[in-house]
Amino acid sequence: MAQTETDGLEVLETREWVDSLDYVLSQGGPNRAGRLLQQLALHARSEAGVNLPFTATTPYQNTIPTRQQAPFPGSQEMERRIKSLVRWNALAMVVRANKIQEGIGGHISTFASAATLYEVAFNHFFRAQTESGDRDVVYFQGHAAPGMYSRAYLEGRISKEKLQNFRRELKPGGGLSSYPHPWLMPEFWEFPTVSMGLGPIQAIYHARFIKYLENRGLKQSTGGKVWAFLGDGEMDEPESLGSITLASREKLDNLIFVVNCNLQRLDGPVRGNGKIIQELEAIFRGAGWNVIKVIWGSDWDNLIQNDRDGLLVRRLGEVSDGQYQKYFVESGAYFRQNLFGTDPRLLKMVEHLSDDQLARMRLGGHDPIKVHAAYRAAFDHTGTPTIILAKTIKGYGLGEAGEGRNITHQQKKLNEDELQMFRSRFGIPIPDDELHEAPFYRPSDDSAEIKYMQARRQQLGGYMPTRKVRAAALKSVPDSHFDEFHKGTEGREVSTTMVFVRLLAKLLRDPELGKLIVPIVPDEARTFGMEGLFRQVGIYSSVGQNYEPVDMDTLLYYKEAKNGQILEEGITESGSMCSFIAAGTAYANHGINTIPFFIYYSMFGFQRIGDLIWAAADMRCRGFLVGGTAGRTTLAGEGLQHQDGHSHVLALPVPNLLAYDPAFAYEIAIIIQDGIKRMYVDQESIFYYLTVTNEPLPMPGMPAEGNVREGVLRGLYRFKASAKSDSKLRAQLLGSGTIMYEVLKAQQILEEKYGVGADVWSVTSYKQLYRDGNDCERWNMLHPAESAKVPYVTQTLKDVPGPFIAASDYMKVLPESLGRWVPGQLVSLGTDGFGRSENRAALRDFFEVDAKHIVLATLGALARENKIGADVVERAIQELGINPDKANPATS
Ligand SMILES: Cc1ncc(C[n+]2csc(CCOP(=O)(O)OP(=O)(O)O)c2C)c(N)n1
Ligand SMILES: [Mg+2]
Repeated sequence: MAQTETDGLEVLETREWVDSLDYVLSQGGPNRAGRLLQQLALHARSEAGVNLPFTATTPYQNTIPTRQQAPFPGSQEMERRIKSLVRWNALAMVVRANKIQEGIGGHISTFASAATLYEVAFNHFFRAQTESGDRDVVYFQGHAAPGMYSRAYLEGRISKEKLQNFRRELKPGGGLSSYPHPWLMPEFWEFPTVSMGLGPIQAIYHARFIKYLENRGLKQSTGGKVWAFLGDGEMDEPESLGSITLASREKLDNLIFVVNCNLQRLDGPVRGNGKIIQELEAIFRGAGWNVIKVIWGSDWDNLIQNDRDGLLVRRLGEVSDGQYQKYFVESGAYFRQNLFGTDPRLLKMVEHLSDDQLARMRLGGHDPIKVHAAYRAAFDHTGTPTIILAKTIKGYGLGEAGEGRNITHQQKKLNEDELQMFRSRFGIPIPDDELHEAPFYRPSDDSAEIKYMQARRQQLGGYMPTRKVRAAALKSVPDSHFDEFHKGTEGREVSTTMVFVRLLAKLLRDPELGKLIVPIVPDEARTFGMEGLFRQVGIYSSVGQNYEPVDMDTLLYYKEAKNGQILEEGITESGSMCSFIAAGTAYANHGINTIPFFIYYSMFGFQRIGDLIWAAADMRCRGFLVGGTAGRTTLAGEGLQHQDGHSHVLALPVPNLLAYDPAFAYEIAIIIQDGIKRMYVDQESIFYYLTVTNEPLPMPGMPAEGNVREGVLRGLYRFKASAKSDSKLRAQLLGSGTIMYEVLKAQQILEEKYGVGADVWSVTSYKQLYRDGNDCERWNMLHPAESAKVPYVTQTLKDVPGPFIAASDYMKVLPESLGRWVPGQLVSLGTDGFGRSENRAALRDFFEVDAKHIVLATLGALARENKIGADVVERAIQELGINPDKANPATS
């Protein structure tokens, strides 16, 4: 049979089947049609071995057919005018900022492509407050910030001056931060999203945390949604995709991702040779999400409806994203020729359209009707999270100045012609002679546009974004839970991790505080001896426990429960950190003072998820990060990739983070008690990092003398004065964490063998001391004529005889950072270098932080001060059994 004849027959046959299906659809509805198709597929497979090719994607067309679109509820014309105003001012603020200050930057094209996606949501979906008290939570795409500012300006929430000072935050009167930063704009932004990938993963865990609050009875279930607006390029970040199965597993139907598929990232196309929408569809469908593609605008409805044989949709599916991008910048003639020209039947389909009409065919993401229908469907969908993949053009409306061009992401300057074009296209009433300044434009309060947008927001409960602290402060933190730790263990050996876990268990039992505690572990609870909590408070599971746990007959069985309190996240520090952030910001986001304790392998904290910790800081997140199995030489055996001797250095940069390396039980109790007070009673925007270790040691009682509490919190206090304070030779030993016990041993050796009377000081926080020292020094620099402030470390040590020898399980740079404020010679011992698999004694010898090296360092310092001879030191090296020719651990 000739080729065309077969083709003809096939076409006929196909049409008959399609007609039959249409009949079933009209009679039995989509569900019946779905079942029939499934039966047909099964039949084909079982009877004839027909293997349908696996496909995770659907054809390249809108998921919601035109006839199933929800009707658009507003005034399209009015909303188009408002959107144009938002577009103009968003563009003007970037253009003006760069006119006034060359190189100040900003982004026009991201929002330009997303304006419809946002405006439809602002006018019809984002609920700032519902009658039941719930609200929607929105993660705005960071680079789209100008659009949000522009809208807030039209709403009358941001002044023209502020808009003028976009990216000029230090101008008198203040400006607007480049991107969403709650630290800098605490009444506006809620989520810093501009470090790409952090938004999507946080949105997932936030949506999950809301369900957790609901299931635990801390929050009423009232249907608030979490929306995350994302870039298609952003989806390449591992964080964007890494936790999507959690969302489907947990049936997070309160979560909606909106991906602005403008097909471009910064340098060029996201998938020049592929199709990002199809790729993401496959990934998210495979992960069990509800995927809604919004590809074609209403202009395409007729063409697609008349495409009975699927020719057009197949052709649309063949074209690569790179080629689509080319269509955006080319003429209608090129579009006709290149896309439709491959088949005369396709050309026929569009023969009634002029080139101009063809070029103007709108994409789905720019069509409010399509976008609204997708949001409505996502909003009403139950059982799984939804992702909306909306196709748009980057730099939409910029024309020659950037629409669809590879340079568009960086475009921030428009010449007069380009401004004129944009102004006319969107109908902004600014005369030509004023255009060169790119002036802002806001119609009066009683204009139809402003009234309309205000009414919409009023209807939806208020303005967004708005950040506010919704929780009242806690009244107090009861002393009773902490007292036992001040006493010490009378020789019984316990690790600081055990101390922490015991304290946590006590706090969990508190009638008020207990329910607010959120313990978070990334699959390490047993490592930290926390399994007792499994039974005590249960592990959170949205479905309870539908199996008989293998250890059911043991006391501490693996208990999962719907109202379980522990977030057992599995092996994901990023996910756990997102839960920490959700819990630590609930005081603002949900008006609930949840207090997160995230305990993890200290090595896998700052260096693995430092960017999330930075975001937490920006968000004014509260809570306790607890670095377990801490210390380069305290974690025995595990070696180079586990032994952490630098997380306290990595904690230095985070401005509102307090970092402590406690040695004793009472120090931990003091720090945590004060931390809860400062964060939840005084409502300070700070959070904590605490290292705890797994070396069992006898915990001493809190010294009765001196202001120990203040010292613990400020970072330094005298723990044990020398019994030989009248010795001729004196020194001061500074210890932290478990290395404190080596320091105490050194104190004894120095006294007994070398006649050196050394006091022992506990340094709980080098970071606190460093901060304070800098603060004083800075003040002194700025106030030269006033009496100088004295750093706490100097005040505390000023009357004691040096030298000062500091030892910790962390890098030497920590004590050295205090060098200029320590009143005397400072020698720093620490654990610079790669760890090793070994026992503690060998590790401490290797890193030169054991008692004998502390003794040696002390004697060396005394010799440098000519208080003893070099020969004494040399002899000591032999007596102590130190190999002077060993390799330097810092670089070996
Ligand atoms: C983690 C991270 N890496 C790099 C950047 C720099 N950056 C800012 S925008 C951008 C391109 C964004 O593309 P896309 O996600 O597609 O967003 P669009 O602007 O196209 O909507 C890049 C690389 C960033 N902000 N964060
Ligand atoms: Mg993009």
